Amino acid sequence: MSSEAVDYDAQVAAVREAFEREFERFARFQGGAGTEGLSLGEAETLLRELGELRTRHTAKKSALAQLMKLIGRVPAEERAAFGQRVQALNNEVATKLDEAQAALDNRIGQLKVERERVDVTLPGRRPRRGHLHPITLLRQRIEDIFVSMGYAVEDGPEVETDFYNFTALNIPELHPARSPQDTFYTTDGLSLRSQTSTVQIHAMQKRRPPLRVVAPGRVFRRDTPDATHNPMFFQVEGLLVDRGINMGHLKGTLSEFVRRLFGPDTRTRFRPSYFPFTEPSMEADYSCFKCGGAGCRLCKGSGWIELGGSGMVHPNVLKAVNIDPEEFSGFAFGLGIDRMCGLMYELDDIRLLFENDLRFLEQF
Ligand code: FA5
Repeated sequence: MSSEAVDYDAQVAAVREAFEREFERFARFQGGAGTEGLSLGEAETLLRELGELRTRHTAKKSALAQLMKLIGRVPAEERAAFGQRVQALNNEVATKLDEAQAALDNRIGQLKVERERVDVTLPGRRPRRGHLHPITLLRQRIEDIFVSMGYAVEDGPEVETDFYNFTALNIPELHPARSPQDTFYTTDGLSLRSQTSTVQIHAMQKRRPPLRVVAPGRVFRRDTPDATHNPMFFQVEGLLVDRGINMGHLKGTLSEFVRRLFGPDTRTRFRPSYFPFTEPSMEADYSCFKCGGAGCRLCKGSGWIELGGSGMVHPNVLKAVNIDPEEFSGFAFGLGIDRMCGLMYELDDIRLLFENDLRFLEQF
């Protein structure tokens, strides 16, 4: 093919024209101007499209790259001039692309800085402060009362062996007293404690008499949830062991406790009951704090509200921890904090206490 047959200039012009046609929409960004009105999203889209345009027009298989390759094959007398023109076009394309890209990069950077700008002179936002849960509030009031009467606050494990939850409390295996306190068992002989009475045993093993402790904590039972039952709830246990302790001490202690919690006019009454770990056993009631004993909706018209179980520590329990029942005697009681809390705040349903509904919890 002779050199006259090929119009090299026309080839360069065609490649330039094709590039410029596509580049036209970016031309306004050359020299850094033209990006003022662009949003961050628009600028980012344009930048991506510009990148695609660059690939189309400068990558290995582009028309421009073909021209570069052609330089070596052009007749010697035309090579220099053709080479210069192709090189010039190559430079021109690169410069235009670089300038538009710089302008867009610049705009994107600016918008990002603006978006992330922090006005340090703005007034701060106050973090929302929480407060204690109503059960915790009541538990602390109960602890305070007993601490002021010389009791220590004792803690005990929530996962227990059969010995602490039942056997040491005078509830042998297969004894029917296990069923109202049925709990959740693991496969390796452990269970979740179904009453805080377990801490009586730990406390006596640890402290030895004379001792006075209260043990508030979480307990678990296989109870179906309803307005007065939860499978997980809180109790507070009380235990006093010393020489010469009798039922008068127990009655006096619980009477003083309800007077301090509900007011000086609160009265108590004791009904015979049964617990395997106390003998004799009693249910303690107190006069309704709402109606003073006249009868109302809260106390279901009776004038009395149940406080919890109590009694004199059974000699078998003392023997289980090697305390001589001939020398020492004691009393114990166990109160349900959730039900007490429900009554004090006149809740229709104690399940509300564990729903974690802020509209409810913020009222305390
Ligand atoms: C006991 O658990 C005995 N350990 C109490 C005791 C201690 C007696 C020391 C003698 C000496 P009882 O099973 O009755 O007793 O439970 C005590 C209190 O726990 C009840 O009065 C009630 O307020 C609360 N309670 C029981 N079951 C539930 C439940 N499912 N949900 C919420 N509260 C409960």
